[in-house]
Amino acid sequence: KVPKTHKACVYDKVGSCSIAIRDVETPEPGPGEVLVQLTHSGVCHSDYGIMMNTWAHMPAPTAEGQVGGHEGVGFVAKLGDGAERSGVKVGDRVGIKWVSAACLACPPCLEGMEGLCFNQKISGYFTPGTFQQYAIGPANYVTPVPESLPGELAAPMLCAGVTTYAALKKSGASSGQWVVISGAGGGLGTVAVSLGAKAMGYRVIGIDAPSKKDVILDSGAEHFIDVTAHDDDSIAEEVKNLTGHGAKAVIMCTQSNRAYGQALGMLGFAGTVVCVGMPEGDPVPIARSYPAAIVTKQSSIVGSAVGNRREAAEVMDFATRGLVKFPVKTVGMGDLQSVFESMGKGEIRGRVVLDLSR
Ligand code: 8ID
Ligand code: ZN
Repeated sequence: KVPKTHKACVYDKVGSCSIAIRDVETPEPGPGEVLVQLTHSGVCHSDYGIMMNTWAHMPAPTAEGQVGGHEGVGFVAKLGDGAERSGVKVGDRVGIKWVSAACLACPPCLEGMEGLCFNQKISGYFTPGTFQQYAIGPANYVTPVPESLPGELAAPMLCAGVTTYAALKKSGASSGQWVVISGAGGGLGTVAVSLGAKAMGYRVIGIDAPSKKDVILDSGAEHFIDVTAHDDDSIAEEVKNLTGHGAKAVIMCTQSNRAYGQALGMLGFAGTVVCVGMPEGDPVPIARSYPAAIVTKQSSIVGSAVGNRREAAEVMDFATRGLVKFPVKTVGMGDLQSVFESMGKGEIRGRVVLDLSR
């Protein structure tokens, strides 16, 4: 009963905030692939970056007519040749992530870093994404999604969840230590606050604009810092006042260049800044600090790009056990353009998820 065509949200003018709803042909799964009937897709700021072409490092703007989206959850509707060898059956609940396909054979894949796969396909950037009712994924790389987790909570785990979980693990913080989430009120931010505080046992400080204060505290942060009430030095002082001698880690969940400039100063001794947000526009140095400050505090700066299959499974498990609580707003496909307009103004609180049946 797979239809010949289905509804998709497409970028009809790459470089500007414009979405068209079109009927597109439903594809046939190729060898080793599955066709997934999607029920929900989260909307990530990375989709906005691709649509607006705001990432200076991107090799090429995406194509006109591209279907975006990379937090897709649904049910397997059809198997391509040989797909059953991966153990996937029609009707299984699965998800599609940012890395929608990884080769599992290149050097980073062999080290369990599929986010860095040399041959990766990116959902919603040249590969048709999840802002549509049907999409293709490899049978051996779709993410199993537990039946008991509602779709609007499962979808954000496929990017915001796996990404912030992997980033928190890279921070080297132990439970009971202070972790700052910069950009704490957005999609990645609220998920990171909740995972950090509830699932991983950190003491969390969230930084963002004052309109996000309640969602940050509701997601599990002990303290909120209003970024608009501070300059670059006083915000670091505020973190030191709250923590005693600085944070063990700062997780950058924002695209703000200014926030990146403030992060190192918030660290205590032997702390780590984990870079996750993708700055928009011209790249700027992330250190206002001198090398000597990095030396004498033994600070680390690390990057974190999405996560691997194991981390995806682990974060799904946390969510299924009720340990990831963040604000979710569900809207219809016709609302995507206005969601992106709000996102461009920094107004999103938590994650917005498309209900793909409407
Ligand atoms: O694998 C990765 N590394 C990865 C995966 C997914 C997303 C990276 N990202 C990147 C996105 O491309 C984006 O750059 O993470 C960033 C955050 O994505 P998001 O959470 O989906 O974006 P959002 O919901 O719009 O939230 C951004 C938050 O930043 C705040 C905003 O108020 C908003 O709550 N913010 C801004 I704008 N300026 C700030 C500042 N100076 C700030 N927060 C603190 N200080
Ligand atoms: Zn994303």
